[in-house]
Amino acid sequence: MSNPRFVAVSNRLPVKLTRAPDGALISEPGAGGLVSALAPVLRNRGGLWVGWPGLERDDELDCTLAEAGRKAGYILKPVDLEPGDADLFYNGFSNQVIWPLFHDLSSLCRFSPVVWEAYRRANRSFAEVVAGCCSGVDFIWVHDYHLMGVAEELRRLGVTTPVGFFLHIPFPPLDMFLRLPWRAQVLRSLLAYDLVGFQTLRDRRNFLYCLKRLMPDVKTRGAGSVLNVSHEGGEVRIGSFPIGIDHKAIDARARKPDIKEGAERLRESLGARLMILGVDRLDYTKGIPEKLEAYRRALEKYPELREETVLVQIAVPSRQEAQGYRELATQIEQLVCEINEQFARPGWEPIRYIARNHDLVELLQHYRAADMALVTPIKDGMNLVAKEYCAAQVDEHGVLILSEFAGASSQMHRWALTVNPHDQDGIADAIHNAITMTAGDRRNRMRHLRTGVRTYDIYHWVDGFLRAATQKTLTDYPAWEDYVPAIECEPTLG
Ligand code: ADQ
Repeated sequence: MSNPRFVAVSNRLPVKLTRAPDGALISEPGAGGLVSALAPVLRNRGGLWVGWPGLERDDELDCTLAEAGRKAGYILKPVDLEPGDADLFYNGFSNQVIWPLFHDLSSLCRFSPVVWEAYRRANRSFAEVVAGCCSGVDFIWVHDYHLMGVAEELRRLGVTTPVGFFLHIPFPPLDMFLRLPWRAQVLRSLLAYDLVGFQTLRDRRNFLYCLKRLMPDVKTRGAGSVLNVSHEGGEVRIGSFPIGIDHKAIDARARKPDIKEGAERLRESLGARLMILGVDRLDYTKGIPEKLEAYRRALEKYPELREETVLVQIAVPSRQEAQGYRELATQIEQLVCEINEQFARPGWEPIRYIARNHDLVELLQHYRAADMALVTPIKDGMNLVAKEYCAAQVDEHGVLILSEFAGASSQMHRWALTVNPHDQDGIADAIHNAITMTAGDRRNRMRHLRTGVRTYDIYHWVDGFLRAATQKTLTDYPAWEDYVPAIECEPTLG
């Protein structure tokens, strides 16, 4: 493999490492939003990915990663973290402070200086590994909330290579962000990047308000999707880059006979009833209990949906070691039992709940089979499921019901049925609306959604981000509508 010119940095390496019964280390390609998004890009460009492997480093790990990297098509470079720090940094600060706070759930935050210190140490460790392998590299691209401090540490180590940062999750509004005890440090560390990208204009606007309030010396220039911010003699570009998916690959795979046949079998197994689909990581931000309650409401409000619809909810377990996630799993299972007991009739149960990882074939079979997708996160940076569903709807018959608090709604709101995930009646009405809509209206909506997902795909996202990083004069790039709802617009930004 030739010397990489591009370094991607994320909390976890894009591989899942497990031990076989005989103790041997096994690697499989990882799952999740970030991996789905970046793997095709690194494969096409060639490159190096720096991340935490989730295990202590030894010769066997290095060999396994070298082999996994050969298969993946890019080099995998592990970061060593002290065992205690790994927990405090990942479970502690990243997932029990930043994750809930940035999803507007501050009551779930467990603020503590111990986890903040571990976060800083871990970001330093990542920066040291990157600094050790970035000679000849043109660009370093750091991903997500676990690593907001990497550029600041790289600069301390004397690295001058341009560094970009993309936040995959939302950036919270000012009154939420102010609760963070280390708010000034976090903002300052983000200003050490050359380019900071957000999913939506709403997130970028929130960030700019926080800067304005907490760092009054910062000056903002420009208009459009990429702005310039000057601070202490330095200049940072701040943009909104809604992430896309590999539409071409999903569309092509979804057309294959095994997917079509699998989808047909699935529909038969539901007794040819209308299929409502939910696909989510098992996380409290995804709004699964709220969705189940809304479906219960739909069955109460529209009795004709009974025996005629089935909600298939797929949930992939995640962060099982973190507090609260096991309780969430139990809560969901109880709710499913309760609703099924309330409505079941001989030969029909309203909810089919499947809590496990699905491979791409199974996922696509579900996407193709579903008459509608119910994507109702409480808050979400983007939500790739909404886009994957449309890409797999090669027959254009399905309807997307989408939370207005998913970043995806900033692009898809016009052709999806948008809902407030807390509004059970609203979701019940949207389900009913999707079922009673004419076939022509359904096809028209899905066709527009598919055109957007196809045009503004993952390659468009990467190109847009990298062009904004390299062309300092670029202020705009073609975007699928990315809007801040009028109700939220503030009169001036200054
Ligand atoms: P996530 O929070 O992981 O990503 P999302 O965008 O929905 O959320 O991506 C989930 C991915 O996992 C999808 O590609 C989906 O296909 C896959 N998945 C879900 N359930 C599955 C199952 N049961 N089996 C197998 N795969 C499953 C973060 C942010 C998001 C943002 C992405 C990308 O939280 O808001 O969209 O990064 O930027």
